[in-house]
Amino acid sequence: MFNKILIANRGEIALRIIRTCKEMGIKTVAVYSTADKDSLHVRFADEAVCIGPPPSSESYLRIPSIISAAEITNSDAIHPGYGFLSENAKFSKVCEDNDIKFIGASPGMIDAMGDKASAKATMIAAGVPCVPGSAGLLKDLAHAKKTASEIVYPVMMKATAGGGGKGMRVLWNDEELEDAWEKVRREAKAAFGNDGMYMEKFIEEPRHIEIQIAGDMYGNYCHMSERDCSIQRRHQKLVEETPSPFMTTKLRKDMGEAAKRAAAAVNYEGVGTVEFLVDKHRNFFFMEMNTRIQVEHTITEEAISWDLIKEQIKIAAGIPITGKDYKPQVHVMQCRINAEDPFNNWRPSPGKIGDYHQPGGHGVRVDTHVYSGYTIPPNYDSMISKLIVYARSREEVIAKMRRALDEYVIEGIKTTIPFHQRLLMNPDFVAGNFTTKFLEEHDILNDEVVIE
Ligand code: MV4
Repeated sequence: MFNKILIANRGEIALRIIRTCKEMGIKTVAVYSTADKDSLHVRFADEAVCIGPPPSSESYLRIPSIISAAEITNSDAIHPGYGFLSENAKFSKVCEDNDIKFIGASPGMIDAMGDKASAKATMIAAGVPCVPGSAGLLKDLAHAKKTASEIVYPVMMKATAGGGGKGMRVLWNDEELEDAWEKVRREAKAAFGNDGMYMEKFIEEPRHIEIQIAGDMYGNYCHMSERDCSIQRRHQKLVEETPSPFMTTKLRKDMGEAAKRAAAAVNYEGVGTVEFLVDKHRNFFFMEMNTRIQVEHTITEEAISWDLIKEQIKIAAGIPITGKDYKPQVHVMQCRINAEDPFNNWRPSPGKIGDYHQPGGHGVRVDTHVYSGYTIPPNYDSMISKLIVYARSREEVIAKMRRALDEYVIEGIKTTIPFHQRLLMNPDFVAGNFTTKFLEEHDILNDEVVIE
């Protein structure tokens, strides 16, 4: 097992990782920018190294500074958390070259999953259902037109280097395709330095359902069921839950098996997520594979009583997994609390927190790094807390989440709490009747509250 792990991240996830390391008897090193000197991850780690000024590009993204911090503290592994360098093939490679275990995917794996067209080709070969579309990249406009006529409009043009909603366009006819062709490629070139495009049938009103998987060095794979992440705004997830209200026993089995096939096809090592689109007929299609721990890993943890950070560390240390699959034992929901003003176009709302009181009681978990008197710096992600609630039924989870949100006091800044309170009063949401279009179709913030 590792002696000392450096956590190349900040905020709630850095604290989350430190907590598990402590429980495992592993020493911890925090790295921090000058904007984070009063952060809890700095306070609770055994050691802390300042790695630069507030901008991420000069601190949390600066590979040489982080490697140096690992060297001087004699760390034998680095946990990258999510975001920042967690899916950076170069960083994974530099760790490898310096004999520091990167608790995440290998450089080859990150590259293979980062190129979406080739990831899709790999999945098709492995028998994982994918959206019908071009076999590989589009050669030219004529090829794009021919493909569109074969798969039938509406279609989606996607940048192979894109992902997470970046570099894609819905097209409804030849005319739109002709207009978009050069433009979308130029945008992709500017954003990713790669203008490779592929095309697929546009799935209307899908659900976003992802499967948590794990694989070890010995070819064992398991899945840990689904998370429904359909409640998103501009590709930012706001609420996640498990089980999905749309799930059936058969669909879970089929998606779980497909996710394991995806993991096995690339000899996946570690914990990962296979993202699927699910249409109204419960057809499911591979979208992307994430090779990092995700923000929403927490709901799976509560649903199956596993510590996924611990699993990540154990797998990286060469300990085999059982290879058994898991299904949710309770209903779990997570609301992301962001320092944003939902009533003012979701504008970031950094600043000093005044009075702070977090909810507690049975079935309530709060993952956060903030406290009364803490100042949220303007330089990073606006997510400041994850409120996770679990109970025996979805109905009880909703009642408990409403209660927990009512108890949550965060003064001095604006947060997404009022949005969540209104969402939890929406009859369609309460009925489990939602797709990724939900927040576009419902004016949650201005609707009269309709359920008592
Ligand atoms: C799609 C799609 C419809 N049809 N692909 C968005 C993020 C990226 N991972 C893929 N995305 C989509 N791909 C086809 N063929 C709709 C989306 C999509 C979406 C997916 C999941 C969650 C929210 C979304 C919001 C808009 C579009």
